[in-house]
Amino acid sequence: MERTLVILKPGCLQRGLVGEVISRFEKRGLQLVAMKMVQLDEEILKEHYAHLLDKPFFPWLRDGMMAAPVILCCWEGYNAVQVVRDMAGATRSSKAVPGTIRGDYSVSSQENIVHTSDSLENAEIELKRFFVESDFCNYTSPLNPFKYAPDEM
Ligand code: DAT
Ligand code: MG
Repeated sequence: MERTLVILKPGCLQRGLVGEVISRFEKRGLQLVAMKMVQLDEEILKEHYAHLLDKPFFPWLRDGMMAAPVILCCWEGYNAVQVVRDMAGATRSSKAVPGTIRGDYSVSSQENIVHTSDSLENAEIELKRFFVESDFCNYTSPLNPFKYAPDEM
């Protein structure tokens, strides 16, 4: 089963939306396999947002991501990377469709509540960036037969 990284950004924590956002992933049927609260630093953010280092907004993005702690989560499920990405909605929250996390809780391009991995390859890289192997809890939900067809488990 696929695993993907979600970061509940500082604004999500400060605005008291952590429970709401986690609840959405739970209700969708995804399984939480790792979670921790950390204060990010400049070094890891330069690595995580390497594709944006030369953008004029990078200093604001970096400072915003260090403005309060974040909550790192690993969610597991069938097609989890795409499912979670679609639940987050468009990067520019003002264009995000209502019903998505960004579309329901934000209007900003920068302060957009969650980070989600954008591909299976990047999910693996990002999960290794923020977690060590012992952070992952391997357990099987007894509800899996009620959530999945045999070839989806
Ligand atoms: P996503 O988070 O949807 O994967 P991304 O990887 O292109 O989007 O950008 C990472 C983060 O950078 C994004 O969540 C918020 C910030 N960002 C992106 N484009 C921005 C912009 N035009 N202005 C301000 N912040 C931006
Ligand atoms: Mg991205």
